[in-house]
Amino acid sequence: MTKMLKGFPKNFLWGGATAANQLEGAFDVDGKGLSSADMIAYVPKAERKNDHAIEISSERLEDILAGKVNARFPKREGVDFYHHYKEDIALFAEMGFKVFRMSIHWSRIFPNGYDAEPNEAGLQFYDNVFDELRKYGIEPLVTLSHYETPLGLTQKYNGWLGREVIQHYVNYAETVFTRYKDKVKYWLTFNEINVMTMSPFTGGGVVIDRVENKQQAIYQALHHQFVASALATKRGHEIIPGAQIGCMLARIESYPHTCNPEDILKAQHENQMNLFFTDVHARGEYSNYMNRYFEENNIVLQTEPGDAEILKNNTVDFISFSYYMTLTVSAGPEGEKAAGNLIGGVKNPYLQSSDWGWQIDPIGLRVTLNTFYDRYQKPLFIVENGLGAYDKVEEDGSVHDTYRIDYLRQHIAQMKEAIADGVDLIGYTSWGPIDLVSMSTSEMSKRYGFIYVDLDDDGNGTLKRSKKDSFNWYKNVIATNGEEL
Ligand code: BGP
Repeated sequence: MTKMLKGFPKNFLWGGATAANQLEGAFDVDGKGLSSADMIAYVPKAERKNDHAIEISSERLEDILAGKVNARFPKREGVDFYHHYKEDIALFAEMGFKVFRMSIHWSRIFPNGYDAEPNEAGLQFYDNVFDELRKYGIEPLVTLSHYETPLGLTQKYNGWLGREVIQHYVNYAETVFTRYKDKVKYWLTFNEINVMTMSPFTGGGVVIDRVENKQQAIYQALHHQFVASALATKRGHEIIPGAQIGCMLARIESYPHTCNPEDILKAQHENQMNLFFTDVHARGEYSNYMNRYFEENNIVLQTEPGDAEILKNNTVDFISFSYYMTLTVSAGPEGEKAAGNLIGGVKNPYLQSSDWGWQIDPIGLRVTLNTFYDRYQKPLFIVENGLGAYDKVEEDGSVHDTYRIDYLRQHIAQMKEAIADGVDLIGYTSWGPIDLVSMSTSEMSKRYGFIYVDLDDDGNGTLKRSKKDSFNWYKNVIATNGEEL
């Protein structure tokens, strides 16, 4: 007998997710300043030490600023959404998008981060984008900071390490909340806030070789982001009627390699270290298990009176996260060596991997959704998920991306299962509905889109947009509200 599952809610938010720094291009147009993302140069695969060499040393930063680095900066170029947004949004509308996730590039609004007045041309650009989305009834979901700390804040305060940055961020948030209060209801305060622990420059514009105790600096910068996020949530609720403000985590569920209690304990620890971030955002306080970690790593957070109340009184309305993979961990020696997943771990023999070694785990998404919902009982929003793959363009211009369709189909089927489990899932934005520059590799050839963009890793191409096979497939998924996959 076929199972009849409770389906997706009627008003489910289907769509796609992007980030300004990987999409827009026009990095120095109309008064925009530089941001941390603008400093990441392209390193061809053969010369790369690992696939996510996105940290920046003091020396390299100085060299880039002095123009001594002879390299391309693909995130500065993006896929030129800045000049193609009307055409791109029309294609999203054709797919039936209910929601479009994007970020505001902070340095378009405050070029240095600490400027006294916002840049009107930057504000106008996002007005135009939101109006275009509204024209088609597409709800914007806006990330305030998607790895886009203004470089001025790095130069002045070493990024989020400086407590002053809280006020600059809140000022920026207030500026855009006030300006777009009639156009944007859904907001995210920080993209993948936990990435700070892996990549402080990406996550918070922090040049980590300038500090002695790295772990101390990372959690201090994070404390500032937590306080800033809570203050922005507070101001957003005050300024925008009916605002829905969420946090965003790169969720990586850890599985134990075996049923050895040592492995179970290790997996539990890894899960706590990952869920710590949503614990602070959703429960409004630091969880007890972090005390031991702080003690063992000589971490003493500098806080101010009132911080605890700010966190406690301004928790998020919903929890959002990216989901690309799970991690398998072992307490034994094999747990030490990386097996090709993004952040190491033991290879899970039950799973296949993408061309970049990310292990594909649709059932893990159901597990993830249940873990979150059991823990917080808050609405959940999957704001990134997808398959980075090499696409082949046929002679007639078509792209038969059945692998992408298979990936998404399997993940969406598990979302449906989770909804039947009782999880309150409100939306799904797959990553990169239009091809854009990869975050971890700065490649164009790692593609996620339903829409192909003619641009290669060296920056050659016409930027012409065309539909892949997955375009019509996703259009039908949305039209049938997830009934036909
Ligand atoms: C997430 C980021 C995105 C993004 C995506 C895919 O971590 O929030 O910005 O790009 O991962 O990663 P990549 O582009 O490295 O394949």
